[in-house]
Amino acid sequence: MVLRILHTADTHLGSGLLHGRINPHTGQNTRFEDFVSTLGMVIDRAISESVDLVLFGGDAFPNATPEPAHQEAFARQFKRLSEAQIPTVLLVGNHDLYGRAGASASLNIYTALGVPGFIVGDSLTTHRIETRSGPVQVVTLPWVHRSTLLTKDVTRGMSLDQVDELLVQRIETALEGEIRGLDPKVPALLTAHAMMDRAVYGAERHLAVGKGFCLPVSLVARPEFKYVALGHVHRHQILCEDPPVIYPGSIERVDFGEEKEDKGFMLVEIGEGPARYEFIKLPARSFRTLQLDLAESVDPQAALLQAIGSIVLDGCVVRLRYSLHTHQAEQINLEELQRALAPAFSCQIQPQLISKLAQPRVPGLGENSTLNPVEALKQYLQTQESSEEFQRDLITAAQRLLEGEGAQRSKTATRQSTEIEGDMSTMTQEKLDQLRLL
Ligand SMILES: [Mn+2]
Repeated sequence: MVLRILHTADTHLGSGLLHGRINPHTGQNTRFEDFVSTLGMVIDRAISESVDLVLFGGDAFPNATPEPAHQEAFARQFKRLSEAQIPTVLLVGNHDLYGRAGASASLNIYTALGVPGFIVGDSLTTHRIETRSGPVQVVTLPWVHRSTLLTKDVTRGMSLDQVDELLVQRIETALEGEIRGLDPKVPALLTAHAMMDRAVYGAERHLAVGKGFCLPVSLVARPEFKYVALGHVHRHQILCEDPPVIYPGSIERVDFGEEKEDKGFMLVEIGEGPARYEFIKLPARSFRTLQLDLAESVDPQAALLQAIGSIVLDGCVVRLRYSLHTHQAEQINLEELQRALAPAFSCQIQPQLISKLAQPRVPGLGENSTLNPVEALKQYLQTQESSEEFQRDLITAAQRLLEGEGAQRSKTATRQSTEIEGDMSTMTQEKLDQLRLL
């Protein structure tokens, strides 16, 4: 018997909208339409391949209260799996959780509606699923937040490190219980939404700071599982080959942090021997950054136009960044640049004045700044275009880092806060860019 599975994750419907515009024909954001169309291709493939099971590794939307249109688009696509009688496991990711421990998730609507063949993985448990090719056991491990333990007496007075350690132990014990309860005659899979300690990540690394903890790969790479289907990190990667422990990655690029990453999903075959798997690339929309240093340029406008002309822009999300001296600024004709960039799907023009680069980029953020790191971060964010919600999240995360999330200030928290102070005073262009990418 061979069991065929499609594994996808991190659909993030509703993310990255600032790179799109309203489509006058549909009233929807064009980037949202990209995400829906790419998700449609994933579902098409599941149906055309007639897979036995679909595993969705979590993070359906950017948050737990998605816009009705985003919720509807997700439902319309996944409903096709139910109609095709393909059992589907929807795992709950951090972005799907409303509030903290024990709260509901946007995906729970599917449990409430009793959609045939749909299982929502909102707790660590084992589901036995009957597929066309026979039975399979799927252990679901949704996103676990530290707060599940922080409210308990047992963590009173513990440092964040100790809480994390205890959380990993608890998960290990609970997972061990699930593993012992498995039927050895039926193939078993694990699907988990988590940051694994061997993952290489882009933008998520910063999101992770102060927001969660890592699980060791060894905890999930157990011989009892034929395949471990992960979600959370947007960059596709294989953390272990036997058994396969795999992040399929997001289906579309959420921001420029994912510019160089391939996007896709996994097709998996579970038979006698080791699982076979293949990464299927998706034609996700391309992101292109054009970066020019024009300080020495006699004709910066010509240099920019030449650079724009040298790459294929058609249909790409483009970012044009250039540095130049103040006196060169009047040589730049923005309208002409915009015309040259017109074939792009969308574009951002980001000039940087060199005379300013040498100085603190934000008033009061120099090396001798007396601001505390949170105030410094607030000042910095005021100069940014990121959403208020994101800014609030970032400030909360920073405060939690510095204050130690209700527990005593741990060694780690102190070390991290020192790093932040260091970062703030010697903030490089690269770091600023990373912050902007979040
Ligand atoms: Mn996630």
